[in-house]
Amino acid sequence: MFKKILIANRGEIALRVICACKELGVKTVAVYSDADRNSLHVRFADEAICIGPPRSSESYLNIPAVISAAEITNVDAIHPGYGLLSENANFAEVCESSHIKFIGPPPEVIRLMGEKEKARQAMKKAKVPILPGSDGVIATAEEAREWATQIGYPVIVKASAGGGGRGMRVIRNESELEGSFNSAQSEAAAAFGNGNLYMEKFIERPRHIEFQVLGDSHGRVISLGERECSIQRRHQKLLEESPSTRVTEEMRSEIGKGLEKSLSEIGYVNAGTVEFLMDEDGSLHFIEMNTRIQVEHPVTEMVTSLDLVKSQILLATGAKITDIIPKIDRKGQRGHAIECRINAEHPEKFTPSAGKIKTFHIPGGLGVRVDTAAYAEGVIPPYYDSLIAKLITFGKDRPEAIMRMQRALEMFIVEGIHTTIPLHRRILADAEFRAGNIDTKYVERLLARMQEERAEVVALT
Ligand code: MV4
Repeated sequence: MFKKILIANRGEIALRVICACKELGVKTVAVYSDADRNSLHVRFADEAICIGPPRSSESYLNIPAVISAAEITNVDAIHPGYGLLSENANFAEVCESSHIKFIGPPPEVIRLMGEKEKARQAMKKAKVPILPGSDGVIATAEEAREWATQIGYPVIVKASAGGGGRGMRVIRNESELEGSFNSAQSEAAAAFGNGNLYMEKFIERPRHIEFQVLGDSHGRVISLGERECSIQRRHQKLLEESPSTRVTEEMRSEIGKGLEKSLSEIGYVNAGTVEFLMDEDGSLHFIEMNTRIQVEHPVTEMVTSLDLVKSQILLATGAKITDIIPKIDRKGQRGHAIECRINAEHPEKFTPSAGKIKTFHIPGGLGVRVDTAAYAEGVIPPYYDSLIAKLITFGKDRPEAIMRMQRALEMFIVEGIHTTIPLHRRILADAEFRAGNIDTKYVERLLARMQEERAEVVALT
């Protein structure tokens, strides 16, 4: 086992990694920016080193500063958390060449999955279902026209180096093709220094469903079932749950087996998430893979009773999957879990709301978990993402998890800044959500309905 791990992150995920290290008896080193001097990750780590000014580009993303901190403190390994340097293949390479274990997949696997078109072809080869689309990158608008005719409109072009929605264009007919192709190409070149594009059939109202996997360094990969992540706005997830109300045991097993085979062939090691879109017919199609631990990993932890962050650390030491999960069971998930992301932002305008928290009361009790680094009188700096807490509930079934989430949301008090708590209360009370009728356009529809309701109240008064 490692003696000491540096955590190259901040906020709730840095605390989450510290929790796992404490349980494993591993010492921890926090790194922090000038804006995070009074953060809890600094307080709870065994050692802490300031690595620069508030802006991430000058601190948490500064590879030489992070590596220097690791060398000064003589750590064996670095946990990158999510975001920041977590999917940076160059960083993973620098760690290895400095004889520091990077807690994540090998650099070449990060690089492969970072090229979405290559990841797509790798999955196709391993018989994981993908959407109809181009084979390889498309060089010219003329070539794009031929593919679109073959696939059938509407289609979508995506940046091979993209993800999270940047460098994408929906093309509904041939007249839009040339303009959209060229603008996506220049946007991708400007954003990623790489204008490579590929094309897929466009799904109008997909559900976003992702599978959690773990791989060991002995060639074994296991699937831990799915998370339903359709409740999002502008590519920011708001609420996630496991299992999905639309994934059957048969689909879970079929996709799971496919992923276990394909990812072990690829040499996937450590935790990863495979993203799928579910079409209107209920079929799942691979879209991309994330080579990190995700924000929403707790919902999988609750239904599998596994500690995914501890598993990441164990796998990085060379442990076998069978050491972590002695009795592998294809139906290893039980109950239902929901996560609400509590963001420091206006619940409807989604504008950031940094500042000082005046009151902070966390709910608790049976089936309630809160992952947070926020506290009363603490300051939310404006430089980083707006997540301040994750509220997770668990129940024997979805209705019980929903009921617990409702009472926990009622008992969660944050004063001094705006948060997404009121929006979550609205979602949990919504008949469509309760019926499981959700897709990636759900939040947009809900906000429109809320506007209408308010207009009616104004008309009555
Ligand atoms: C799509 C799609 C429809 N059809 N691909 C958006 C981010 C990127 N990760 C993939 N995305 C999408 N790809 C095809 N072929 C719709 C989206 C999409 C989306 C996907 C998942 C979650 C939220 C989304 C919001 C808008 C669009």
